[in-house]
Amino acid sequence: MTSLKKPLIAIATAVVLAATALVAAPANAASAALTVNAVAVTTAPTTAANAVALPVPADNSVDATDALKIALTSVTAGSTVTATATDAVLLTSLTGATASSGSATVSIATGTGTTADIFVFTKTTKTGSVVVVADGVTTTYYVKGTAGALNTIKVDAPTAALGTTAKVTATGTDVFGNAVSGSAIALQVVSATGTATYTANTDASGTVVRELTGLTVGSYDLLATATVAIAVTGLTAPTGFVRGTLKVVDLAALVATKDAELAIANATIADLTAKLALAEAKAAGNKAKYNSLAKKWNVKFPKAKVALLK
Ligand SMILES: [Ca+2]
Repeated sequence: MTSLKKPLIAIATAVVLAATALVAAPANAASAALTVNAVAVTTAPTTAANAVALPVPADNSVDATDALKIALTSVTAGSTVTATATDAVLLTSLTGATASSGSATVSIATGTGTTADIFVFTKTTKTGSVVVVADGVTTTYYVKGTAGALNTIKVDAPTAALGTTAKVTATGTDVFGNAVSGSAIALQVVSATGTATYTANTDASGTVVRELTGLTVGSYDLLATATVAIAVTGLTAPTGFVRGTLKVVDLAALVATKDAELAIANATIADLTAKLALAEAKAAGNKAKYNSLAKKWNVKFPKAKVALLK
């Protein structure tokens, strides 16, 4: 009996150990440390509302201050960590990273190690997300870009009808096209008799809207100027001066002109119609005369008959 008992106890112990190993697996699940420039992110950015604010890399260099570092530890050796970004960009290293570096997906094989580092940056003020899958556990992190300095301005004005309010809109964006708020844009409206200058700060949507009333019919030059960022190699050159045109038209006068043109066209059509009717009548008369003569000819010269006109 004793000789049989020992192997049985050994088997039972092995079974328990195996079961323990299986149960213990989740305890080894990867954990993530989130930092920006080595400073821990205190509120877990696992909801859009708690997105980590990151400056856009307007200097064309993605540095530690521009990126969220997701440092995964206790990842199973020999496994692969994947991450997929929407409205954000992923890197596995910041060395030499520029605004055009990175990709929307990364795949990191841990090899014999148990760690994986993912860096997230963004060029947009939209809320972006990064879905990280490690050891079969999916976690989504959110980031949100903060617009860079004013880089580009533009000015637009739809044609205005005389007597209505003309709306001139100047827009300011950063080097990545994000709206820049709180930046001064000066707007000059140049008419034949003078120049009016207005200055205002862009609102949250990056625009300055100037409503103009009492304008007379004509074309107005619009000049928008602003202090913009210094040019950065590799990024869109700054534009701090743009021109536009505002047209004010007298719709009633335009309609009257078009009405007069239409009346002339209608008179021409009536005249041509009358001339056509006359020509048709003339042709009909000529045909009748011809057929009458042809009939007489055919009676007189039956051997040299001619065909009648139909
Ligand atoms: Ca930077």
